[in-house]
Amino acid sequence: TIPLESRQIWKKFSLGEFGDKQEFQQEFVRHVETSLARSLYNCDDLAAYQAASQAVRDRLVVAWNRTQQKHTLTDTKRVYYLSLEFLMGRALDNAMLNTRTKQYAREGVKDFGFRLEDLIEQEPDAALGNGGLGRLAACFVDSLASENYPGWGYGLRYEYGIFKQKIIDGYQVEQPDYWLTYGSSWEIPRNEISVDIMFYGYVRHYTDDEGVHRRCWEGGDVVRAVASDFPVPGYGTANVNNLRLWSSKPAQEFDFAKFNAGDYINSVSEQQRAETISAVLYPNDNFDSGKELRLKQQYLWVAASLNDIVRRFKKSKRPWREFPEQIAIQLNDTHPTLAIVELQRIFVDLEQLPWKEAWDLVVETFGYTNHTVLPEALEKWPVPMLENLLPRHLEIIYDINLYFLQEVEAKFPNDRELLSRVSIIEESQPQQARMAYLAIIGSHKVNGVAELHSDLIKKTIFKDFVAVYGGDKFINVTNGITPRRWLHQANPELSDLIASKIGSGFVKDLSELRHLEKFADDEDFQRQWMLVKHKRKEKLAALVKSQSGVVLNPDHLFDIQVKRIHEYKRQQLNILGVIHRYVELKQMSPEERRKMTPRVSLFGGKSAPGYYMAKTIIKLINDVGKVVNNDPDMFDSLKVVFVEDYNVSKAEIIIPASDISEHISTAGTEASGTSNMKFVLNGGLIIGTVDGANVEITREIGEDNIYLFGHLADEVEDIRHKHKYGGVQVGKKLQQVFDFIQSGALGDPEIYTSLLHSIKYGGDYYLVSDDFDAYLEAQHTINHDFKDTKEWARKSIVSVSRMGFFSSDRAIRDYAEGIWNVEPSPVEE
Ligand code: NBG
Repeated sequence: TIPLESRQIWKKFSLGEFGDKQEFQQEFVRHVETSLARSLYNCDDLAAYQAASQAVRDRLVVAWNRTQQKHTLTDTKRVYYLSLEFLMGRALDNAMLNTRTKQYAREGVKDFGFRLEDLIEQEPDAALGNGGLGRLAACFVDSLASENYPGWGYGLRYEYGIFKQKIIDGYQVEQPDYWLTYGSSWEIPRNEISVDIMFYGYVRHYTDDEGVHRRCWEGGDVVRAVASDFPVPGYGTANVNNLRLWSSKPAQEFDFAKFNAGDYINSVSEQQRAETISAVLYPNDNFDSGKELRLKQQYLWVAASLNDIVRRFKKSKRPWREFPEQIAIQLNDTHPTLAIVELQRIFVDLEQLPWKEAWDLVVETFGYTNHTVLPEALEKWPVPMLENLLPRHLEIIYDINLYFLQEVEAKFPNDRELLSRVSIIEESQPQQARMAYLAIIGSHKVNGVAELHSDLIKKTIFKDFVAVYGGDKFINVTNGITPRRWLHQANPELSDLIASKIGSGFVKDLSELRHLEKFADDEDFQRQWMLVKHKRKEKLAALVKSQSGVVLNPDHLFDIQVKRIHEYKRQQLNILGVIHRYVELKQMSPEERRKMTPRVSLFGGKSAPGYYMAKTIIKLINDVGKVVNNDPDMFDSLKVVFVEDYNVSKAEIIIPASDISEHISTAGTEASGTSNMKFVLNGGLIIGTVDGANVEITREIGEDNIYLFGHLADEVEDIRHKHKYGGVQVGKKLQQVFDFIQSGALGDPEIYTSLLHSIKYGGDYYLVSDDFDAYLEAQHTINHDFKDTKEWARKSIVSVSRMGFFSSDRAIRDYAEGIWNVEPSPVEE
């Protein structure tokens, strides 16, 4: 309907891709001069970063619009990925690589005296997540876009991401991470897109014109959710998807009662409090804290997202029954489970659909991904809290539960035990709503994140539900990682070396790495391969030196464990092993010591602020570092480093530098792990337990290429039982380590008492004592193998060549085919 002439003029001035360096420079200068109101004479690295990123962002916005228009026009099925965490990291490098403009930008800024690498470093991480779960969501939005799926992420726009970690006197100290000091170049504020969200209030019963009894939730406090969009560019495609994050703002409605009573200041400050809802990310990984503010975050985000989704659907004028044909919603863990209840409320209370009809649509729409079996991580909300905050939702939960229990009763008559086991409502004091059960009941598919984990949930926490629904509802989708960020961007040296042999197709189709295997025995290639590794170890050494002053030798074996600090991840096993090695080395003559493989043990990761035991582990690592690094006997044998404030950007430096990385959780506790995939993809080998995705990594790369040790998942329960009733046997080697710590050699041993006691007298829940000797044995083999550089290089190359399966592109295709039933919808370039 728009006249051709208008369209032609528009097209003439519409922004295209950068065709060369000059086009980039033109935009760069324009942004410095106008957006930033600066000039060449006061353009520092930060301003240059901002101008560069805004120049790139402008292109993304145009492509973003085109993508959204196309999807609206063709009215294809869309996927919505609901995640309370998106651990995106930095955006500029990724955006330049995905749009293939990095070369122009590099040359472009060089003419003005800037190094592109320095500008990239100016960007603060968007650290809106805790660990693997949040980073998985970030990899998934990259793959959704790269695979041309019409897929949006929905989350919260926290003003404070995961805290910054300082290490002071060996202890973790948390500092707030206000990442928006200079705004974000990547954010498109959508102030016009807002949804009013209610909390508290009451349920009113009424009879409608047709005489039907209805309920309506009203009279509560209103908070406004306002949208911000972050474009997500695909790699090698014109598709740019959307990540929509909500902020809470005061609603327009003003408390006139207070205002008229003369309490102006208080009525404003009460409104202000609305903003606290989305202010800060809860800093717990794999732990449920059950706080009301967290429940408010969840509901605000879920209600705003569903309002948005339903509004978009209504525009298509389709009948409600087509809702699940047009929309798939994936629940990233149970955090967004209220979406199930909210959609049912929209259908029944607002759109007045019959319950059963509405419920079938709801179940067909949702899929639920479980990310943990740890009991302390499974979300439960106290019923009184729900009743107060979301009274209508609680009623709907009761009804969902009632109909479900009737179904169970019909299938298994007279099994009251079963009914109470599967009920959404746990009969505790106070009663609690078990969110995982609600998520299962309200979804058509439930998936775990690695084969072992998906099997385990069927046998343990969700066993009864397998009996009720049959096995088909429960499937596996093994996690993946995006090869763009975790190989191409983080390790351009390796990416280029690989491309020199097999071309660069693997960045898009990671399975092409298989063509690399034929070069595994090529000695020249092996040398080049190890040279890249050496370079990356130098780069990490430089980071460590600048941060802590500790000097690392890149010829030494780099043994790395970076991840959240958690007892189940067993950093304590690692550091106790390090102490054992130190004691052993101390007892040797200098000649003997020289024959041992020299090692660097590097740790990094955050502890939840309230997790005392994890904080003790951090202190122990730092205290060991202090002693070992200052011991002249160790100069050429051992270094122990704790890298402060581990985050996505540091991961990009650390991961390419490992010879060995540690993935040593107690078997059956780590659902998948994803850094294990990143390390192997970058040519590092793994020491690991038979847990999570380690199992599938082993299957793909071969057991000769991984150092597995320790008890198996199906032995763990028995061993715990034995610990409980027969006590814990601390072996000779571990006892030596305990004695050393207790001698005071690391400082006041009191500090570590609780940690050592939890093993020796506290039931050793994580099986440190049981796996200690096997762990040392595996490390011993590694020390031996590392000496044979050629063989090591061969293993490394073979492993990388077999990692194609672990691309998040594959994972996303699995979701698309097995759960969402959506098709790619590419936009023409
Ligand atoms: C984490 C698991 C990891 C897994 C990621 C992503 C939670 C609740 N779970 O093993 O601990 O890799 O999820 O699936 O954070």
